[in-house]
Amino acid sequence: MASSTAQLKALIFDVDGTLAETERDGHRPAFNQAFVDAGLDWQWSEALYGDLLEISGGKERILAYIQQSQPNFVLPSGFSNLTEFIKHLHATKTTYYKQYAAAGKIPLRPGVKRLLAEARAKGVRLAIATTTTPANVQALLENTLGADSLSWFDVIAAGDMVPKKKPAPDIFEYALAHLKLPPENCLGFEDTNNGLLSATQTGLKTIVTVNDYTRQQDFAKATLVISDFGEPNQPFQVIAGNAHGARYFDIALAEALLA
Ligand code: XBP
Repeated sequence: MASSTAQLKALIFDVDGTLAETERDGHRPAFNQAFVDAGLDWQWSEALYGDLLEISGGKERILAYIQQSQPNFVLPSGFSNLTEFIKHLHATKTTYYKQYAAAGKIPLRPGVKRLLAEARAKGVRLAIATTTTPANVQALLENTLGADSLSWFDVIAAGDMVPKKKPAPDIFEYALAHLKLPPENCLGFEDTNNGLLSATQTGLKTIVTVNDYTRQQDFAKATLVISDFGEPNQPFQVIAGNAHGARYFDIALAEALLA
């Protein structure tokens, strides 16, 4: 009897923590360098940054930090309001992030390049749904996958393109709308509980690859939780869910998970 399994047509990737360890290698150092440039004595330690990651979006994260931890903050001269100052500070941070990417300081996580290549070879479409600034995505992709790699993705949904950031579903809804595909034909990839909530609210089955910032989070809604995508000579660890005997994440496993 023929089974009515959904066909895999697209993979929708988060960026930060999923494609690369950007929070560790890029964002946190870039925030701290921007604070130095602005003459601020703020320094976000790894532990503090882990807490701040609960807030999606760099500008939103700076605002929350000021409200929670800098009660005596005085707006520097030359700025008419806090929003304007945060925008300026965040633009400096983005400049540093791009520099780190260009210097090769933000490598891709295991298996990412292989999985993207296999998807393209097999006609499975690619998309991105991320909270980060579009310029960061561009810098990361161009410097790790080559100048033409932006064109591999049918849609790069990023940053302020939607009003509400993760855990709201808006950014994954935006990506699905541009793919013109129902969630049943796609898989989402995330590394955080906030991202998982965002993706699964759209109906997407979602795979989580954990990292040091996120491995203790609640991933009960995930279809599969693994250490990373793995490589043939560097298998992933299965943390939760059924990996169908696979040792690394490939399109055959993606199809098995969607079925
Ligand atoms: C990542 C974010 C971003 C980055 C910083 O979330 O929340 O804010 O930490 O980037 P996700 P910006 O993994 O869900 O994409 O400073 O450009 O916002």
